[in-house]
Amino acid sequence: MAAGSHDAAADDGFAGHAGTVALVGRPNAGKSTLLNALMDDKVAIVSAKPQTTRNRIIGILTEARGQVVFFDLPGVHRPMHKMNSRMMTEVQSALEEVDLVLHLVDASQPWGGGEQFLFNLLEDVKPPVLGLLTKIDLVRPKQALLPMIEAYNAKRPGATVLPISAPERDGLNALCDEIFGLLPKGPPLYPADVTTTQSERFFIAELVREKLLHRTRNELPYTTGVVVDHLDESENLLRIDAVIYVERKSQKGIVIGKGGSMIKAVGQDARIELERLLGIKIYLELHVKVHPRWRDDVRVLREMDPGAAIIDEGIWEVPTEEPEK
Ligand SMILES: Nc1nc2c(ncn2[C@@H]2O[C@H](COP(=O)(O)OP(=O)(O)OP(=O)(O)O)[C@@H](O)[C@H]2O)c(=O)[nH]1
Ligand SMILES: [Mg+2]
Repeated sequence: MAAGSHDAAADDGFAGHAGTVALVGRPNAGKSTLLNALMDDKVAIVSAKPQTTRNRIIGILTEARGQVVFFDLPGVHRPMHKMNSRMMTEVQSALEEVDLVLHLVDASQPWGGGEQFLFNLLEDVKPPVLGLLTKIDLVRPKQALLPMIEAYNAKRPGATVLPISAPERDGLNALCDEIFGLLPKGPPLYPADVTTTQSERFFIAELVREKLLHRTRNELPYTTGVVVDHLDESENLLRIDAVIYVERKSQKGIVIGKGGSMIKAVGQDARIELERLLGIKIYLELHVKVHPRWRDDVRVLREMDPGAAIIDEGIWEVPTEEPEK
């Protein structure tokens, strides 16, 4: 420490900034895509269907100027199942514990009541909230962004709003500068070589689910869940047994496909990407199980995410009868 310095960082002995940042937004706002772009690595799965992310996904970015621990979160929606209630509990608890919130709003879509709900929710949070207009590559003409920034500021006066496009990396440097600037000074929270805290088992299950979402188009978005039953690593082969849960027999038929074609294609997609990401040869076996209420079955939900908090009640209460839209 420099003698006589009044700089807080020097007093603490840490020049860098470090802290936690929550990515919050409606389903499909582009949170997971942004996380992967910021990390320059695949940490979270992405799909064109809403409610893809179901758990808190952690991405840890370490640079010379400090460390950001990102929490990619489920999109904020009205929960109709225990699983969804649990997803929203994850959002709520993140909002209470992080140092900074990134509020992602899809600039390519009109803002509806769900967006307003989110603005209201963010009114009372303690950490600073940075507004992000996402998917600006889809906005034409570019001048259309100005009224959106104004509309955002009308709802949250004085807020900083940054327009970004994750696939085009547009605005990401400015965003990173802003994030590091807003985080407290302090030591890194994790060793520099750690990029995520999710287990290999969880990541494999997520990747299988991503491939399933991609292949099954609009048929099954909410009704499938994946659990990795067995992982067995020998010298140069990782053997994986995974179970795909569906709610009805007809859905099992869709997942298996004609003559087993769908499950074979999903397995192949997942195997190829896992081999690339994990750098090991993979033997992947997929099974399909029908469980009519798996989204309300605490045992299954625990298998899917053993580290998650217990299901909460409160503002995210699950209606007993109403079917999900
Ligand atoms: N053109 C364009 N598409 C994007 C952008 N960001 C995300 N997308 C697409 O939007 C869809 C949703 O992206 P996700 O990253 O899965 O969205 P999310 O907010 O994590 O969604 P949930 O996990 O369901 O809450 C995917 O099809 C992405 O490819 C963007 O900046 N530009
Ligand atoms: Mg997501």
